[in-house]
Amino acid sequence: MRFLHCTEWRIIMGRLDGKVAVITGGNSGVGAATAKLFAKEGATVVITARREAALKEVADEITAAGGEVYAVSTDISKPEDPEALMQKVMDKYGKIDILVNNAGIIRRVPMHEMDAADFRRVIDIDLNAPFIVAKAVLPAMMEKRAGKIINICSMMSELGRETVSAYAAAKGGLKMLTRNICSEYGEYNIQCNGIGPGYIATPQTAPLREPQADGSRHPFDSFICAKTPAGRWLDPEELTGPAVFLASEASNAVNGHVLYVDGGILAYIGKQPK
Ligand code: GCO
Repeated sequence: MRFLHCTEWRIIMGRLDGKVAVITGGNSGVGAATAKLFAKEGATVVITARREAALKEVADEITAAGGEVYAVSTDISKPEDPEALMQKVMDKYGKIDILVNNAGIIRRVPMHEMDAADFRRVIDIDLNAPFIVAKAVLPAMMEKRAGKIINICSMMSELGRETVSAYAAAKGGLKMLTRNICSEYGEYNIQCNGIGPGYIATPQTAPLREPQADGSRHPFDSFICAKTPAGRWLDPEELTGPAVFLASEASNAVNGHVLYVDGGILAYIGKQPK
């Protein structure tokens, strides 16, 4: 490990120096934070999303800070798009070292009112797409006998709650896809791990934090702070240290694991009501 350069953000360590990392959903929240830190750590980052405008903003920020970035607008739920994307990355850089399956959506609807089409759409983006994208990168990683796949799981890989049936089903599935990729490709020196974010202040959770019409806190906001030993929502940046660890050689013997970055939620029975 060595100190490489000092950006206006902070001193970085070059822990991903020379690596090529593909991050799906790199346009906001967890994906954007991960892309920025990976670039600071020396990786060339390929960020994908459907909407070009937001993707460009993140790419410009990375470039302005001296990072190497390639932004590709693509629909990862269609098998032909990830295949074309991986071909572009292989043509441009000749390898893919790291994949972060981060893109995801959520629909918050009571299950008995949810359309089957909406359920399918969530499964498509949150579970089928990670399979499709991982399938597209695996051959290059197998050939090189090295690779890191990080699947962004959730508290809902372990827990349920009202209104998130499709999301919980997908994220529970993604945890098992993580273990299966580990089982099936560990012999190729491919490590597949998950990160299970707790409640993170991102656009996805913004509706759960919005103050009420009378100015009081959203009940879910107070609920989550009481359920989290840390007593607060987490920042997307707080996931990036664990992501760098799972993307770097420091984690070569860690495989099939989901690292929960939840401020302690899964360890905690919750605060006794006053
Ligand atoms: C919800 C939240 C969560 C988070 C996160 C938790 O409605 O409960 O949106 O599902 O998005 O994934 O880990």
